[in-house]
Amino acid sequence: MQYSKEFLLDVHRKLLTLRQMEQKLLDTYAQGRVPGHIHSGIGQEASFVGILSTKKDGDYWKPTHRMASLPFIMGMDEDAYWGELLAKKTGNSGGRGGMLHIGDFKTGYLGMSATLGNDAGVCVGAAMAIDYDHKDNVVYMFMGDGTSSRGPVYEAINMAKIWNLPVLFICENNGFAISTPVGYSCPVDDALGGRASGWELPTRVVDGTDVLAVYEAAKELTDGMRAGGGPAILECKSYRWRGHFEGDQCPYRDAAVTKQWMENKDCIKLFEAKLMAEGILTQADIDTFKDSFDKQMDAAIARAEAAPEMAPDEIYDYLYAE
Ligand SMILES: Cc1ncc(C[n+]2csc(CCOP(=O)(O)OP(=O)(O)O)c2C)c(N)n1
Ligand SMILES: [Mg+2]
Repeated sequence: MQYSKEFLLDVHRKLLTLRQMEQKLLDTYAQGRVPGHIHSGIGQEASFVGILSTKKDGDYWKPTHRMASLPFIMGMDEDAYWGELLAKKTGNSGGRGGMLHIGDFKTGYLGMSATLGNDAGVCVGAAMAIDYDHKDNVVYMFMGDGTSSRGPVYEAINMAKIWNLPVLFICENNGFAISTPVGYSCPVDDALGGRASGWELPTRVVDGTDVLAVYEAAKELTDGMRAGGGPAILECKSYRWRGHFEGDQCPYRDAAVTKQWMENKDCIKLFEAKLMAEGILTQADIDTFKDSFDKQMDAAIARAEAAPEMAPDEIYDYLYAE
């Protein structure tokens, strides 16, 4: 596939935005400034960016719990984002939801269920709305390898297939569900791609660290869906760099393997090497972006920290429509 310089630089900017945001989250969390907990998706940026680079206006998307910074590349306001993460009234859910509940309807973000996999049905519902309106939009339903073993996911795939609805079921296979390796929880090599084959859906399994390979597979599948081809499956193979949660010491896996993934399969370093070899990106460009992004985020975090918290007597607000 031929790409314009603008497209490649846009993909790079999104990758770097996620990486910088995930790092900023890790640092802020380590300083004890984030209430609750976070699941870092650092190292898995390429699959999210490659897939969501095919998104058009009117499409819906539903992420996993792991890439907390994702709304940020989809156009969410930084004050609403950091306000929510730091449990402030300026947050997009008034600070009530935190990391897992940063739904943002104006960017098509449907929100997510902390009961993993149950939101597959919500994605089918959104696809029904698209179908009802005769639009060529699609729904991106992200899940992890562990989640891909859940029953609601297979019920949703079945409904999407029989009603020919445009849902892209995406498995972000990072090798683990908490401490359980995918080789234990799943009897075939491709967690979703291998098991969903009975539905005869268009299916692609790709290297999730190769952003352009992911983009090309997602483009092929979503083009087919927009033309009325019904649901499809995309599995991206990657590796979870951090523990399941911050503080997880990962005694259940070999640290040398993690190190190898981080050193040899860093999706951003791999993409940057390609762009630099083609002469469209320099180290100075990267450093300038990182520096200005960091300052922008520090200012947003400072504003969120200075923002008011919800008062105890406001706890019942929004429970009922007024
Ligand atoms: C239905 C359900 N079961 C268990 C949990 C607890 N839980 C939270 S994250 C997680 C691991 C999910 O693994 P995976 O789907 O592979 O996603 P990853 O964390 O690797 O991104 C589990 C079991 C949950 N939130 N929902
Ligand atoms: Mg996983």
